Amino acid sequence: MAIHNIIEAPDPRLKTISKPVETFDDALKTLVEDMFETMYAANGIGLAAIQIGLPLRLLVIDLQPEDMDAEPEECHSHGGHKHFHRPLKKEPRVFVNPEILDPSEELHSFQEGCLSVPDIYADVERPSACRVRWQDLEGNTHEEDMTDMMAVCIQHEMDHLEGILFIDHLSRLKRNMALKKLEKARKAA
Ligand code: GNR
Ligand code: NI
Repeated sequence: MAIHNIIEAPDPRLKTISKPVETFDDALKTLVEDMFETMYAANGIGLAAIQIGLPLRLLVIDLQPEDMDAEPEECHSHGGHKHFHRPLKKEPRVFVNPEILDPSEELHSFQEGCLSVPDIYADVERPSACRVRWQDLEGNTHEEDMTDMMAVCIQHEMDHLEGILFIDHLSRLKRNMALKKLEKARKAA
C-alpha cells in the first residue's frame, strides 16, 4: 500500500482525457487500494486516477456517512468546546470505466471542493440525479441510479476523467480568482 502525491491545479496533467481500463488484473486492485489510502489520508470523499497522475477511467468514492448505529463519541479537536461525533462508516465504492446514462433535467447546486484545488470552495450546479453504468474490479458491468451526495460526487469525479475541474464550471472571473488564491497559498507555503 502506498500514499501517492495528489496533483494540483494548474498542472496540465489534470486536463488529460483519461483512457479506458482494459486489463482487470492484480495491478488494478493494488492501484485501487492505493487510491483509497491516498483519498482517506487527504480526507477526501472521492479520487480519480488522474489526480495521482494516471490517465485511466477509474475512480473511487467513499462518502463516509456518520454511523447512525454507533454512539456519539467526544471529539477533542475543537479548542475547549465539547463536541460529539458519531464514528464514520466506511463505504468504499470503485467505478471502472463509468458512464452517465440519463442525467435529470432538474439541477441542484452544491458547494464543491477538490483535492486538486485545495481550500477553494464554490457552488456548482449539476443534474440532481443520474443513472451510472460502470465495471467492477472483475470487469462485471453494473447500473445504479445516483442521487444526493453520490450524484454530486460521481459527476465531479467523472469530470476529472474528461480533464475538467469544478472551477471550470465557474465564470472566468471566479475561476481566475480561485487560481490566483491557489498560487498565493502555494507561494506562502
Ligand atoms: O473530497 C471531496 N469533496 C467534495 C465535496 C463536494 C463535492 C465534490 C467533492 S469531491 C472531493 C475529492 C475530489 O477532489 N475528488 O476528485
Ligand atoms: Ni476533485
